Amino acid sequence: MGNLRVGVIGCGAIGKEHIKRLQHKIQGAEVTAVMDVFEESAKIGAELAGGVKVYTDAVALINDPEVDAVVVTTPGFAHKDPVLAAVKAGKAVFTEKPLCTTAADCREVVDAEIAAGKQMVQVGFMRRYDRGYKQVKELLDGGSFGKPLVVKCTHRAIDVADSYTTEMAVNDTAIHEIDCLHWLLDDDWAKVQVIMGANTKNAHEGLADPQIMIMQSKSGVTVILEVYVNCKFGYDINCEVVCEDGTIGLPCPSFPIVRHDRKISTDIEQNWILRFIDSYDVELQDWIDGVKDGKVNGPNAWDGYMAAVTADALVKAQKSGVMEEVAFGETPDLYK
Ligand code: NAD
Ligand code: ISE
Repeated sequence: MGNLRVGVIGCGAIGKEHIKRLQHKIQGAEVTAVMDVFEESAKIGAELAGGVKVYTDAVALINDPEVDAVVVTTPGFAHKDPVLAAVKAGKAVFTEKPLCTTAADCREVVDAEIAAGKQMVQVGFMRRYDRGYKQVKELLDGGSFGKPLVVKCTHRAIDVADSYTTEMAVNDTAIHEIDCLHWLLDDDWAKVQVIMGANTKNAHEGLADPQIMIMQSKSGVTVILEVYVNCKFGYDINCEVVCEDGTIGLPCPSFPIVRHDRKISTDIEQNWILRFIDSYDVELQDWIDGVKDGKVNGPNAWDGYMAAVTADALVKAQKSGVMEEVAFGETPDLYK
């Protein structure tokens, strides 16, 4: 089979990264068209792919006969329309996370797949492809640490754009832990709470930062997650699973620990592009391989829906301040 011809919708930060990796790193794929609401951005994306077709209309790109499959890298609030249009056109889609920003919107995608009778959507929850998280999962699944009891995480970033809202701390940022820890623990979320306290001077007007998110699974594992997106000192992702007979810490890759000038020190990663660079490569390769086999290998639309149901409960908890229930309903046959 020849290269899968991919159209990319949204040529911003991660869109440009994915265009480059699809064109230059991933086997069996080529970018044939790109789209952005801003023609200038689309032209930059097209240049990165070596000069491919430029669109400013998503449906026109999806219907292009030289586009076999679609990558959606618009902001989260603009995922639903192109994802649904691609599913309805019978084309496989990789969409960046979140699948959509509400559970109701995600459910429309799930229902479109059920109507089509097949899974077509993979969601960009790339932490499932991260070597470190996979190692933690292997140790947990091995059983010698006993059952997991508590997970302590930080999701810290240097800063965020002025358009970033308090709700996005849930559906743009914590959404990674919502999905990844559900996969890591092989457990579903039961209830969630958000605690807001002292706010950093570094946050823009109206943004609650940091936020402490608590998620408890059906089996009672409690996750304590600090989301702090204006921490200034680095992109700092940590995770420690406390089990009955020991703890498992997520390895923090890349930098040597040095002893110099009477100090012990190491570096912290700068941003998600570098921290998860390998995970994005493996993720997109797996997506391409799956599409060629007519399957969704990675996180699917139901995973995206479950994450959004949890995110909706966390957004409710941001306002209520109390524990909120999480309820998913019956898993449709297509995803069992
Ligand atoms: P961005 O703002 O840098 O880029 C978004 C691009 O989409 C812009 O070029 C914008 O002009 C374009 N756009 C906006 N509305 C559009 C529409 N309706 N149709 C077509 N194009 C449109 O954002 P980003 O940081 O690249 O994030 C994009 C998506 O990727 C978000 O969903 C975000 O959560 C996700 N993301 C994921 C990761 C990860 O680690 N997996 C990292 C960064 C971003
Ligand atoms: C960004 O959109 C990402 O997905 C990054 O992985 C995440 O760490 C960051 O918080 C988000 O804003």
